[in-house]
Formats: sequence, C-alpha cells, structure tokens
Amino acid sequence: MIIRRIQLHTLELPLVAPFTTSFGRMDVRRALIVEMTADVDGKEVTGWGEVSALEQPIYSPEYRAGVIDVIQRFLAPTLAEAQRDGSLTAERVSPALVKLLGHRMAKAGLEAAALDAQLRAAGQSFGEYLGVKRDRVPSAVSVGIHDSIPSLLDAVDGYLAEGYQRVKLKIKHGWDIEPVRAVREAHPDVPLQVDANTAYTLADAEHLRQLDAFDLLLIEQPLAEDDIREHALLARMMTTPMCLDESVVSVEKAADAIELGAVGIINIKPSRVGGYLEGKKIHDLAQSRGIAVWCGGMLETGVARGANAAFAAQDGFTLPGDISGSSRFYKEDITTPLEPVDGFMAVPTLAGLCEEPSRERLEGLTAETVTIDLA
Ligand code: OSB
Ligand code: MG
Repeated sequence: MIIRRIQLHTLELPLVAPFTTSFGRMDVRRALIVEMTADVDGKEVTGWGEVSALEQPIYSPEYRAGVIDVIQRFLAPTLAEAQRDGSLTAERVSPALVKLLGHRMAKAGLEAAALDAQLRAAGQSFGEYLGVKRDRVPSAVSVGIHDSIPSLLDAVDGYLAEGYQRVKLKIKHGWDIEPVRAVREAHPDVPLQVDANTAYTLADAEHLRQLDAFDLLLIEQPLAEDDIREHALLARMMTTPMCLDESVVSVEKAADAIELGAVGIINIKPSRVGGYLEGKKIHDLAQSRGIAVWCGGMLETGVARGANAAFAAQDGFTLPGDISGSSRFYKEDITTPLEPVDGFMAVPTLAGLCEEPSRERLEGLTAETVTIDLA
C-alpha cells in the first residue's frame, strides 16, 4: 500500500454522565480519529483508526496532543520512508516504526487505519482476517467512582437491566471495600470485578485482602505500572486473581509478568500495546500459557468499538470485555451506534475494521484537524 495522506481529527464528545477513576473525572472525551487515504492494489481507499490516548499522561505516558506531535514529527515521515519501495502493508507498519521507542497508542491508531484500508480493499472483515469463530461476544460494563453508594447501586441496577453480563467497579482509597460490599450484597450472583488503575502500594496489601470476601473475578492493576514484581508478591497474598492492565505494554512485558507470577488474567487493550497485531501476540502467548484474557476499553467511538468486538471473539478471550454499547458513554457516535443485544455485542461483518464514520457527524463534532501529506 501507499499512504497518501493522514488526517488526525480531534472530536469533542460529551459523556452521558461523568466517568471517574482513581486518576480523575472525565466529562468530555476528546477522541482522536485517524483518517488514512491510501492506494491499495491500485484502489484508492480510506482507512479509519482511533488513538485512545487521554488528554493527560495519567493512564499511560501518552496524551492526545503528544500523539499528534509524534505522528507529525516522526511516525508519518518514517512510514513515508518505509513505503518508498512499495512493500508497505498493514502488517509492516509496526515493524517499520519499531526503531522509534514507545508511543504505542499513536502507532496503534496508524496500524488500525492501515489495516482498515487494506481489509476494505480486499473486501474482508476484521473477524474473517483474525479467523474468529464466534459471531458475538458478551458485553460488560466499567462503572466509574460515584459520589455515594446509593448512586452507584442505581447505576449498576440500570446496567444490569440493560443486560450487561459483568460489572467492573473502579476503586481507590476511600472507595473500595464498602461500595464493593454494597454491590455484592445487592447482586449476590453477578460476575463482578474491580479496577484500581494503580491507586495502591504493597503497603495496602492487608486492606486489599478484604476484597477476597466478595467472590470477585479479578482485581485489575492495584499497583503502579512498573511494579510487576510487587504484583507477584500481592498475588500470593490474595485469593482474588491478579489482572494487569497498565503494566502490560507489549508481549515481552506479558511474558515477564506471567513468568514472575504477577498475573493470572490479562486485560488486553489493543491500543495500549501498540495495536491489534501486538495484542494478538499477547492473546496467543497467554493462550499457550493457560492465562485467561479479556478485552479492555478506552471509551471508544464506533471506529474502534466494533473492531474490539471482533478482536475479543478470538478463542482465548474467555472473560467478558469492557465492550459496552456506544450509549454507555455517548449520546451521539460517529458511526451507527453499536449496542448489545441480549447482553452480546455482534462481531461486525462489514469489510474493514469499522463502518465509515458519517461525514456530517464527524464534521459537527470535530474541534481540530491536522493533515499530513505523505506521497
Ligand atoms: O483502566 O480500563 C481502564 C477508561 C479509561 C482509561 C482506563 C480504563 C478505562 C475503563 C473504561 O475502564 C472501559 C470502557 O471503555 O468501557
Ligand atoms: Mg484498567
């Protein structure tokens, strides 16, 4: 393929309700959408990708404005160089960029757009490309920190009434044991798990052990991103299975964490690890080592939400993913909203990774566009 042009659209999407985690409260999602115009086998196609970086480097080191900068300054020129001999494919995007360190979310957005363009040209869906057998995946929801327990219980009741099959509660100091107890008492049988987004240290081990009473599927990333060894120590002190999110930024880190006994379950976010293809490597490794995986979310728009459903349909995904409906976060999406039916999200069957965004809605929601010409 020859990439002609990359456009980076920053959209401003108001959330239907604030989403609060241990690192802060979000009222608006600034989504970064990649529109890639390319020639694939003589056809001009447009590929779409999404970069999941937040506004600030609080979940990962990347942030939206930095992503735009690194793509303009380094990633796009490197792809321009790599495609000069005509050998670039979506599978070669990540290898072409490997000499530039880090910036995995930026790379993931470019790889997704290239893969979308390539699959559109071939008339193949992402599910077919991955060889998935399932046509739908269980839909689960991530519930933010609330101001009060009654308000949390209301929100959880609403999601369960919509058919979501598992609930994840965000926790932090001062919002952990009691809210989890309240939800467990209200719903004795609901599959339940918690996510701390690095809020604790090993000194909190005795406190966190209280969570073992609530029959949780897992505890996600209680300690800092770099604390893989400490997660292994904590895992030995708790009966709740240890899950890593932030710490697993590559297949190598996944292997380290498995080897050290730091992880029993891995949250694979394709964006965090540099793209769907690196994510697939983690899935394959985990499967060969008997480690369960599930697909995380980053408040995706319709550009990445359906692709995540296809990704999560691979055999090793044995736990429900944070793949909820568009309406869980947004009143308006840029594609046809993707909503669960009977608690399941359909694996898209259209060619490419996603439905082409509506130009009208895209333009209406765009705050800023940066255009980069490559060839
Ligand atoms: O840790 O999984 C996380 C959202 C932003 C940053 C980090 C996380 C999340 C979520 C949301 O939990 C999951 C979703 O998109 O449904
Ligand atoms: Mg998480």
